[in-house]
Amino acid sequence: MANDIDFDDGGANHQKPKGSDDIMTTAQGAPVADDQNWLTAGPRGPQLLEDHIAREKIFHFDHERIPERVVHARGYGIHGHFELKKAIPEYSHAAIFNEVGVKTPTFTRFSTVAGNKGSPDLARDVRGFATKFYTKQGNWDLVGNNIPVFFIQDAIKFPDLIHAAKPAPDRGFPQAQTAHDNFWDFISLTPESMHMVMWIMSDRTIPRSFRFMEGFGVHTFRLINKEGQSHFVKFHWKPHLGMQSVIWNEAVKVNGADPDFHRRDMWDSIEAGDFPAWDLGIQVFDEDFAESFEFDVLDATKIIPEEQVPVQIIGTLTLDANVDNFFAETEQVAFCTQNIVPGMDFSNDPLLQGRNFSYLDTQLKRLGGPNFTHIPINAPKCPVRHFQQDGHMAMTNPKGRANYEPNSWSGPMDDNREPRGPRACPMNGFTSYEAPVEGPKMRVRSETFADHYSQARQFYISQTRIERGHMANALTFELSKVEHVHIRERMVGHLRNIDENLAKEVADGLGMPDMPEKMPAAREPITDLPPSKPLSILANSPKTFKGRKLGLYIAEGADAATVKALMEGVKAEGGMVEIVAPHVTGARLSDGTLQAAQQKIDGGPSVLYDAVAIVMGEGAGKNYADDKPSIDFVNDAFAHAKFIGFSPEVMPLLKGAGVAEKMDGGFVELGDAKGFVDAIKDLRFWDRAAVKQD
Ligand code: HDE
Repeated sequence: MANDIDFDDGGANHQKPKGSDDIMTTAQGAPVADDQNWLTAGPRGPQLLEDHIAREKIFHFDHERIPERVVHARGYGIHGHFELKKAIPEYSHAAIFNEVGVKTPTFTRFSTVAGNKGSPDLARDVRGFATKFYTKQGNWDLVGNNIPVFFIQDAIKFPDLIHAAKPAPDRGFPQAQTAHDNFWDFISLTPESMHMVMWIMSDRTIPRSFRFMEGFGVHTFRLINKEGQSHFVKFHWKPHLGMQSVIWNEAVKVNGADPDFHRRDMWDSIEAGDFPAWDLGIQVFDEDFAESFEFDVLDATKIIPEEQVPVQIIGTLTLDANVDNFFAETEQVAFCTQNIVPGMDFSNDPLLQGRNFSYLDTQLKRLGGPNFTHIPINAPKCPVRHFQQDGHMAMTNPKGRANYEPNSWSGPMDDNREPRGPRACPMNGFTSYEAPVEGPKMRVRSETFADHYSQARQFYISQTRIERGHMANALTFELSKVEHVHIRERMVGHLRNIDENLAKEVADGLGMPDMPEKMPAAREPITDLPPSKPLSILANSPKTFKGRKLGLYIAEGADAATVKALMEGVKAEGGMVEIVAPHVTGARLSDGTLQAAQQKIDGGPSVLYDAVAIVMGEGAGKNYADDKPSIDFVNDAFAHAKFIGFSPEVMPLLKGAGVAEKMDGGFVELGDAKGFVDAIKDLRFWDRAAVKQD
């Protein structure tokens, strides 16, 4: 009878034998017999409110969401460890900086800043690089970015900056991009942002993956040694795989082809056991250097060039485990700049001090109460003892009677039966560096923060010609999306204070009839700062394919020996190969074997790969000569200056794509694959990229 039919009876859970450990339960632990059919009055009657199982399921679902982070909403977290290679007792007495070889557990979250949780990974944006070190002396959070400077000098401007960058409040767009009026209006009225503007318009904001980015603590912090002496410090992360970025046109297409490109890249490499690593570097300097340096070390819009204060490598961060649960770990992790340990301290950087307030405050709202330190991902891995108590979701509650201090339990007046609870420890506990402080209260910006253009220029002239071209293109693109002409003009007026050639190139790109006036400078820029090589990505290109991915497009009859040689050759270099084929099942090779594929051609466009190779049998080479996805595969690889390996049978396709007459040194005939595997260590064939000469 129809009435007796259970429409969704497939779950094996209904039938599980007693005692099985995968029996479904309610949140209260009671076994559930059926969670697919709501209790009703008769098979077609109304649902009964009585159904506590259904109501509990729906109730919990209704409350699954927590507020997303107000900035850095889209992120990706990975577990790892930090190993100290060089002790620095002369600078800091923190245990983490003194115990060589000890592995401190870590959790790192990479993020974009402006986009919401569901925005694409390859937005042009700063990347967050936040690491929580679970040290023996408590959690230390290094909450940094992949860019060493920031837009603003004082935290009080942060809400304005973020409002301007995020979607406009009336229309609710654009999402995850700065190419709009509000952003450039704010920026062009905020000259202190000009150095950062150079960085965000460079390739640093479209990284190839999180694994190929540097990281920076940005602010000047203090290290404190056993004698109580202070040194200033800036923190750096240097990726073992070197730096690499994509091209803007590629980024736009990656966002369509795989909006999760960065998180998938990280997940895949960790699952493959290819663990990314970064060296932790420090730039240490004293008050004398700070006094003599051209800029104020408390100004977060300035770097200290590595030529002036070299970066000393002291340890290595290795990321080696994906999360078990994205929400529990990546979403609930709470980083905070004020989480430091004995042996460190803050500086008076007005951006840092504002952050110290903001992070704790925002987490109270986001995580729903003050006990978010009890959530496993946030809980220290060392003993935690204090008299803080109660509140929402308190998990780790102290035992005993004493919950205040001073108390005399366990002391002379006590009969010794009550534990007295923890006591502060002046010997080993955190003490603030006794920096002298005086001065009238005032709302001013220090005169020493007034130079806004000199380091912007230094960054620009430190780039290779290709990179400078990318910057001019990026500025032109972004400002072309700005509707108000006066905003465009104001920006070009700023660029004139940085570099006249750059300003001209952008003005031409925008089709401006006349060059706008220079913007007045609060302080005349220093124009002869020397270029600094570490600021460029391409000048430091690592010459290796390690950690990179080859897209190998194969079709029927592809020469089996070539395919095998390519796969082995790339693997030997530490790279990965993803097979793309007309069908996801794969393609039959010349020796009759079926080579499985990971991607069907239109799901595996060449923008997903660092280099491509195409191997087909003669018939297939002709068949796919006018196939649109195959042509796009070739054309994009060509346009993005990628190396293209090919077997001779593929010539009809190269002709069909219109690149046969333009073949250059970036096209490599595969043969035994050795020449190709060697060539792709250069990562891109930049000679192909058309960039204006300066
Ligand atoms: Fe943040 N920032 N920030 N920020 N920031 C947040 O904290 C803030 C700044 C950075 O993966 C928020 O928990 C202010 C600089 C990262 O969970 C919030 C100012 C740098 C992350 C906040 C800054 C950063 C955040 C939002 C100006 C690089 C993501 C959610 C003074 C050194 C951490 C949260 C994660 C997140 C405030 C500027 C890095 C609102 C007020 C400079 C990597 O508290």
